[in-house]
Amino acid sequence: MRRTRPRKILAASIGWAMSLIRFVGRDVLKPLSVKLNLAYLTLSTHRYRLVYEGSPDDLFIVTYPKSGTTWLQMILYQLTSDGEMDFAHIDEVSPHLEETLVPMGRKVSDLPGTPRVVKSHLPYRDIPKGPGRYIYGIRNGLDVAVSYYHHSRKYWPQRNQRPMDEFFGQFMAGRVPYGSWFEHVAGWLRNEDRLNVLVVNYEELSADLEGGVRRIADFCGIAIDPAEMPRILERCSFAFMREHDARFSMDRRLLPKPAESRTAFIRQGKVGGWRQELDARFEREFLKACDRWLRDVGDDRFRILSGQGSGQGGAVEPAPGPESGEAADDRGRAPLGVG
Ligand code: PPS
Repeated sequence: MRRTRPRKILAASIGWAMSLIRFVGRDVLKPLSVKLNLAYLTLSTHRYRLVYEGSPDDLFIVTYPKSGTTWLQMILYQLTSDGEMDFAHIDEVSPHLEETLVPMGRKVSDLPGTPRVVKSHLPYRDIPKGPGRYIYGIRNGLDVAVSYYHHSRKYWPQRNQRPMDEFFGQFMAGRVPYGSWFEHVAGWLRNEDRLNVLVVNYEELSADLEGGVRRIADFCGIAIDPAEMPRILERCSFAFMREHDARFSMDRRLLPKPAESRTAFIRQGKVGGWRQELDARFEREFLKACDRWLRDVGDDRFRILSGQGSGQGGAVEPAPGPESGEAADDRGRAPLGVG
């Protein structure tokens, strides 16, 4: 009792502030409506976290954008269904918390299925916390940055001409939606023992998809029928997902349409692909920041995140086979606009 009352009072105060913002935004200060809308959504997310009553059946897939979120969504979909792809978009089967549930006021407990699967890019601080399972996906930050760059060119029309070095500077400074990659990853990895968390890395899935799928299934308490494994692996492959790109990309969901329609959402799927686009200057700056932010996350994870792990250097291994105009502000305060 002593713990819930302050939470309720805080949630009610946030609700009151949200009503005020909505009133001011709609009726008084129309020119500021984009900024107020972002403030409204940020507050809604905080409120959602406060009123969330979790269940052990809830399963969150959480990542910093471009770290393999969609891949994890597909793995969970294949593990929890007949895998027949009977959805127009993958977010129908694992909705994006801050783009659908929060703005529509829907609860995780309203979703069908066991487990109920929700996708989110929220930092540890903001994720609704409960007794459910949390899969946190990580990927080498330089590959994340390059993937994010192509995403931004495709989905943020007003900025799509930004050259790579400008985008990279903003990524390093955390001035992209969802803020600093370094803070996001460090925040989750430092707090993983506080929730029921499984950390999965993109590089591991690339090297051994079957092993990764088994680890995820074990964590979720899902028994895999051996006869189903070939189907799961085939449908979670880069080639299959690329072939069904429209069910994963944001193209159909956005207005206006993406500025760059030739880039597929399931784009390249490579480990170490950053080497084709970033030179030693970028790598030096990135490694310096890794040293500052990620030294305490464990050696193996540090190697993966910094791109110094085995299989990540040298030649690029090919795999077998971005957010609306006002997506989020550049300081990453509002969790919007990233798939
Ligand atoms: S988002 O917008 O944040 O949800 O993007 P996200 O899904 O996290 O990341 C997209 C990148 O994941 C790659 N991807 C895959 N790689 C290998 N195999 C499979 N099956 C696969 N599915 C998605 C996708 O190609 C993006 O990476 P890049 O480097 O841009 O190709």
